[in-house]
Amino acid sequence: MIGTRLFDGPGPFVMGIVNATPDSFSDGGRFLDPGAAVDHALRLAEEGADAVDVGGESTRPGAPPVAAAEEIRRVVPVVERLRARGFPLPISVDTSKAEVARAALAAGADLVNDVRALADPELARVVAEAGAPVVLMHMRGTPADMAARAVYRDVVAEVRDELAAALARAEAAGVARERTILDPGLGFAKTAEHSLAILAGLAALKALGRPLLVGPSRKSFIGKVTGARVEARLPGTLAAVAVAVLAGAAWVRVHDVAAAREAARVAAAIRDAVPAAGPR
Ligand code: HH2
Repeated sequence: MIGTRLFDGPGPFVMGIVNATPDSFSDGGRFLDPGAAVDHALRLAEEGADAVDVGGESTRPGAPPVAAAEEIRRVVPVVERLRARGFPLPISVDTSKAEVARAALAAGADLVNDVRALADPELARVVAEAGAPVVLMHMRGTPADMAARAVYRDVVAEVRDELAAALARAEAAGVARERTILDPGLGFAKTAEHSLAILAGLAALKALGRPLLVGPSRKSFIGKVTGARVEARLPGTLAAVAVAVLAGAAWVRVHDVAAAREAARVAAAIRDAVPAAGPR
């Protein structure tokens, strides 16, 4: 079970991504086979991940929806096999579907990562009944239409207010506030400029009083700045990880765990350093 340390501690904690999908934007098809996904999760644990996030549906812009039965077929065997091998880390299931969450939790998953922040009342019920921790991520619309909804006057304030509403909705559905983690959803219903502005203003989201998770890994806002292709965005990802941790993010969600863990630890050491009195 996910420990209180992972909620109350300052972090930084690293969530390693395991995409059991044919079409994820950066690693689609590599871990669709459950054996390959399990091996990848074990590798991420060796690299120092604090949790792994197993997903069976790509949320890249315009991704086609996946039926619940297919998503269960992709995700549940991975969770089952990891638990059968005594996998030591919390396992998160990256889903917006109640049936998938229910099946994954029954198979041994510990928390739910929902890019739609429990917009589906049935999923909220599943999470509340299980007493499972949940990541509430900010998005508008769905991956199919989110790009058209990336219209903000003040992106940081609006994301903060919409996350506050998501938190209130979760609590109304019976999800304990203490079991929530909030995520501004970089790249979801956001242009590159919006994602950069969120990182610049991330500290303002700490006012919501819950741990923050940030997922910059390999995303297009990084490519927009550096021109790097998806597979060459690690340096840009590490810059974003460092900025997020410095601004107070407790969690980062990444593909490249070993490198991100080092970047996050250095950023946290800087965050926590007490400046020595310099020469006058
Ligand atoms: N980003 C992606 C998927 N899930 N969950 C949270 N909480 N935060 C994020 O930023 C986030 C997320 C997209 O990345 P990835 O899983 O690599 O790609 P895909 O959705 O194409 O599988």
